[in-house]
Amino acid sequence: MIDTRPTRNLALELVRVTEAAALGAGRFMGRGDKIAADRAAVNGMRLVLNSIQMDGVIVIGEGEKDEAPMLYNGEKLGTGDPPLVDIAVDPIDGTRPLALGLQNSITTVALAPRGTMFNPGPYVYMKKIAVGPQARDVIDIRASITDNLHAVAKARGEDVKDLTVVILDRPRHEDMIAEVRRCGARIRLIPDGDVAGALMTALPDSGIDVLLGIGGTPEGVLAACALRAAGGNIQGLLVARNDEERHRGDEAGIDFHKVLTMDTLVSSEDVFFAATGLTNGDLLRGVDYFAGGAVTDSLVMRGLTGTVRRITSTHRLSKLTQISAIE
Ligand code: VTB
Ligand code: MG
Ligand code: MG
Repeated sequence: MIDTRPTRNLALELVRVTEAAALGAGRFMGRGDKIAADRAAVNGMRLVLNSIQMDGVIVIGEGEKDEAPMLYNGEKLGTGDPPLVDIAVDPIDGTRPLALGLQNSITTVALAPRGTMFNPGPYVYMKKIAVGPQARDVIDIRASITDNLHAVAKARGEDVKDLTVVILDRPRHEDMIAEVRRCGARIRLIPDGDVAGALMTALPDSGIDVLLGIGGTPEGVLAACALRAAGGNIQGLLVARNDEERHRGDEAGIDFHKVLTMDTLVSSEDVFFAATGLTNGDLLRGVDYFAGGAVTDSLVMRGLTGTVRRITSTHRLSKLTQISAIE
């Protein structure tokens, strides 16, 4: 007989990881010190990740591109007991907005069975297209933006002018933005934070339908974990930063034309994802401190069941000696 009893949902433990990161790093809002903020987030994450019953290894430890204090790739975390898992973290996606007190900074983590997460190596940039459930089967990153937007609109039973596309505000996206404008779709330019941007495509009422553009590869893997649980889709292509990187990639046999599908980015449905807001944003509210405590706002998602939970927590910091030691 098949065992249909509910199984452990690691995402409910992961939310404590992002909450700890947020409680520590949230203190740095607007204080102009990105490195100190990232360090606080990393310390909070590591502390709680190590308390989880799992044998985890960091596959996505953001930090290289942004020169942030990292949870380094290959670092082992957890109690060392089964399950064997890959871990992806972005302790802060949006260190700049956090350091400047601007919107949409989040902390995020994902888990998947060992060996199922894409390891980007040194290739820190990825071209991405992400959409929600209604358009999951119609995107093709090799096709033009125009074709993709028409396909997405059709799948949603809408006109292209009804679509809102979120794009990182970067000079490298000038041509892409011009093409989206020619199509007549609406654009939401964001200064940072394409994990949240990608995830919003799959959340009802977010007002965002498509994410386009070149962002971080680590962020692409995290977004894939979240979109897998939310029923959306993402495709990517690795992008070399310069001729030298392209040349080295060619020599190492990297195919920059190979489409990174959802299955390549995370090949298992058994994924867990959590994110907590650092500053107020479209997806989540930021940390709100009060005398002796703080309130956090988080999203918790599980691939196997597709459950998306929103968790608002009140923390009694005066009782949390370890977390206060992080601050
Ligand atoms: C994006 C964005 C991140 O990196 O992934 C971006 O979502 C891409 O790199 O918040 P550049 O900033 O170099 O364009 C971040 O901005 C930082 O991790
Ligand atoms: Mg970061
Ligand atoms: Mg980031």
